[in-house]
Amino acid sequence: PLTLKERLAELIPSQIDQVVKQIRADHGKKSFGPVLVDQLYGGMRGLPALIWDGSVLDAEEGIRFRGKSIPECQALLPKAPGGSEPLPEGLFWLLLTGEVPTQEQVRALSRDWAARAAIPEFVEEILDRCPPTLHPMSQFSLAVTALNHDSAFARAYQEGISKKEYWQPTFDDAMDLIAKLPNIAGRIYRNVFGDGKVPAIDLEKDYSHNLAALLGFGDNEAFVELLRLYITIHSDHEGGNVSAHTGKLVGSALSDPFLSFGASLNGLAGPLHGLANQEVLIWLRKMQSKIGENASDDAVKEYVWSTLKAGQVVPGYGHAVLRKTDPRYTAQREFALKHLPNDPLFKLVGQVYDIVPGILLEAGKAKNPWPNVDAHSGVLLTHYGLTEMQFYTVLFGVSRAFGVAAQLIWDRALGAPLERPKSYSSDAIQRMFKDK
Ligand code: NMX
Ligand code: MLT
Repeated sequence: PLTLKERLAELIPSQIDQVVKQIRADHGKKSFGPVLVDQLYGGMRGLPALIWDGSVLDAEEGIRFRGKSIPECQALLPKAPGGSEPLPEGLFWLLLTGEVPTQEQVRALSRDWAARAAIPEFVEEILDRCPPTLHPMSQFSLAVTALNHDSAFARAYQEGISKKEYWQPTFDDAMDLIAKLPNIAGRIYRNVFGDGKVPAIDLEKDYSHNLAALLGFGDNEAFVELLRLYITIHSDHEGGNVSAHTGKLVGSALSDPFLSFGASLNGLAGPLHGLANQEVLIWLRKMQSKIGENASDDAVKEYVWSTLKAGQVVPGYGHAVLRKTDPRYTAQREFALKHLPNDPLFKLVGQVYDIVPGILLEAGKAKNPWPNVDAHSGVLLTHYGLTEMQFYTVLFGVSRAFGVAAQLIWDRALGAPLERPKSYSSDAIQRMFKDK
């Protein structure tokens, strides 16, 4: 069977000629609608501004990866022997090609990534020298940026590679990037929270199994299954979210995938984006210490109100696009109902789910009162003993590499130009609309 790179090489010419050129010829001068001044001040909500092929987000229904919902991916993508969650290797193949791979193709990808997993000694040293007080996300971003040392794209560019060939070293870098993340994440985890000793990658195991083993949970098959689901659902969320858009933007300057994804991670590390998974656990723990475990609904309500009254957000709730419960939340809730229905923290997460939307609606500000992906992930990790919440966003970052890497490859294949939108000063806007 074809490798992923061979299959891509087949798909790229028709995507350029029959899809992109055709769309631009047929519809290139058509408008998507007006741009409102409010959108310039309002974080560009709803502004159609980017091409992103891996996934599209619907406000009501949630994410679809190449047209497939999360339950469809769970049903269709190859699984590990004896497993029931999709292998993220298959999801990456789907994101890149729009096709569901065979078991054999996924197996080859697991082997390829395991073979590429080692990180340079100097990157290990950078991580070993970080103080344990440096946030794991900052360490993660440092290490990913440093991988640029061996970038195939950066080297090929210096050697004068033709534009038509850009996608090939980008593909190689993207594969290296994804493959090396477990070793980086494992080293950070072990340095900050353990004895600093990182076990070796097993060349015969799948990506999630190796990641779990590097974190010290390789013997727990339920945790490995959780990681397979976790990586799959966190991989991509169309192109406008902060981490995805940042990676695409930086990549548009022909910065290599390591530099581009390092930038993505710095965005993911913000509390309104990926860091919210850490914030949710901190918030739940604070709630427990204040009102006790098994608290009444009234006590939980009061705690939620006190968060709002203190001028803070309820972490894990609300979304810039979604207007219903995030299907990634639902997928995790179903996993919990299957594997840990009686976990006390899971019960608290369920109690919060019953209470917070009503309060956010009553408070009347948030456009979406429903939970997002981050409201649920921490409780699952905690259940299996991964209790260090400062590490949670690193796992989100490992997953998000899949979506960003896939789009970087396509951007270079399609010759995506430098991103450079127009900005205006408030003064210019006032002058523009004077007397209108
Ligand atoms: N708790 C309290 N207030 C909220 C919340 C919330 N969960 N969500 C929105 N609001 C407020 C928001 O701060 C804003 O207030 P103000 O007018 O004073 O600036 C107002 O409601 C309108 O905001 P929206 O238009 O509903 O939300 P926006 O699109 O600006 O922001 C989020 C989206 C996700 C940043 C926002 O809902 C939020 O801060 N949620 C909590 C943090 C979180 O869970 N982030 C993770 C998102 C998913 N991810 O992984 O990235
Ligand atoms: C994401 O997964 O990137 C978040 O849900 C944020 C977003 O889509 O804006």
